[in-house]
Amino acid sequence: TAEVMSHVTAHFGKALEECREESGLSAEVLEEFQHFWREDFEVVHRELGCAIICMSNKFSLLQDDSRMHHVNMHDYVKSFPNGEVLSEKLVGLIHNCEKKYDSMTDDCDRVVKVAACFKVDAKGAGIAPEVAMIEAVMEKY
Ligand code: BOM
Repeated sequence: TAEVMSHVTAHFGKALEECREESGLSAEVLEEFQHFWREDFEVVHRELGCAIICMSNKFSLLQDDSRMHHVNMHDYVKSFPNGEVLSEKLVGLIHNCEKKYDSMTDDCDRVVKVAACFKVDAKGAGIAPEVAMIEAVMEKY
């Protein structure tokens, strides 16, 4: 659900500042991670892909090939309140997007395509959070 997704985004987003330097993602492109879900934010910058890889690695959510680690992602999402209602859906949506871009060899370029696909499909599935929902739970993490 969107409510659970707001918790996951709030927690995941806390890793952004640790990853800014190495990813090269400027505040002009993305100031706060929760803006990822804004209607007018375009998920297109290679540096965002690099940042998502770096952030995911802080929580061991990727395999060595920078594809999702299914078990760890499942466990990560389940660790949030009501997480078990979202985890399978989220893993399924991300994996479906990974399959579409599997031939891309640059990890940062590929992951930003996967993230853009995930944003579209999460909206379609009704699990995309409103930015206000994320802001309401930020202080918990
Ligand atoms: O193949 C690479 C897999 C990368 C998975 C991350 C895609 C989604 C990142 C953008 C949105 C994040 C919101 C919440 C955290 C989900 C882990």
